[in-house]
Amino acid sequence: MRHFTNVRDIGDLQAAVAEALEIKRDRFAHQYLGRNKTLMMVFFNLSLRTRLSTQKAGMNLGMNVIVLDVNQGAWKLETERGVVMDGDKTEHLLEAIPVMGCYCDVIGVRAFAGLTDKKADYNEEVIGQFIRYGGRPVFSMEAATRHPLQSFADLITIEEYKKTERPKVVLTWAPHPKALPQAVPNSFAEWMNATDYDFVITHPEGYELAPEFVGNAHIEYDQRKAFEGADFIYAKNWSAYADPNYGLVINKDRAWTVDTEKMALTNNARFMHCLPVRRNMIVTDEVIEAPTSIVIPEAANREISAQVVIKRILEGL
Ligand code: AN0
Ligand code: CP
Repeated sequence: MRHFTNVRDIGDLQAAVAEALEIKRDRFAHQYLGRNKTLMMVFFNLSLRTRLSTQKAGMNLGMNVIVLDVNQGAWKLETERGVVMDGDKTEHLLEAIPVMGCYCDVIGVRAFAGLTDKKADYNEEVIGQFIRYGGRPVFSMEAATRHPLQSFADLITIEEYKKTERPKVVLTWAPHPKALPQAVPNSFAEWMNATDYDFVITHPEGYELAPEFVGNAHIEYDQRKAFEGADFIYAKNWSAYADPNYGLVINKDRAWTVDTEKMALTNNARFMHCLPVRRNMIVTDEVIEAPTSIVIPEAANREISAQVVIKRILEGL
């Protein structure tokens, strides 16, 4: 594998899950692959899970790991070409990226959507520049429109917990006070559409995701109806995609919070969320603390999904 930014880069999903479960049984079996190799993780945004799990995955593979928080300790970076740099930005991404590439063998990048310029976000301009100018394999640690390491961990988790061959998986929008990107739901939909699960998306009117991510998913505007018979409830907030409201919070309706009464409509569904989660906005304390909540094993699988991806990149070096 050269770069990892979306579901297509991983190829056959059954093979990828099988490889993940094998790594889970012995995560130190491939230490020789990363010997004298350096992973650089570049963060334009905050993180807890991605930072820790990806560093751990690199260390499991025997790599040295450098973490750069661009907004803390590095020069302020200009990302747009053609700008007269007479403001507060000291360095351009076009120099910074190839310089970073000089000091490592693999680059992981986290660069969220700005949510003001839909075209720039959906063109994946920041991670795209890392791929073009880094001279190294690049993997996404959540880019503007996708979070594939999360979706891969979600898939592994569903495969571990499913009780039927073709579970009903429901992605539900839930309220949040601040505008969040569409990357997690886009990516989750992209990965679920690549399986043969019964996949349903439910959200209030106005929160439609980009058609290329929705694909053949069934859209149900009635959240309660969507929950009926579900095996997995995957909650997430996102801001509006559709114009003229791109990137805006158009509704914070707490009638959409996932609670025990709605969970009772499901087939004793497992509750999932990528975390961080705002309790009693997205989900009630009762639901996230219930034995059916699998948010912690889901987060634990982030180490495994990252390890499969970095392992495959190292194998291709
Ligand atoms: C981010 C998002 O919604 O994309 C990261 C989730 C993994 N969430 C927040 O910023 C709260
Ligand atoms: N789920 C996830 O990516 O979490 P962080 O934002 O904490 O990395």
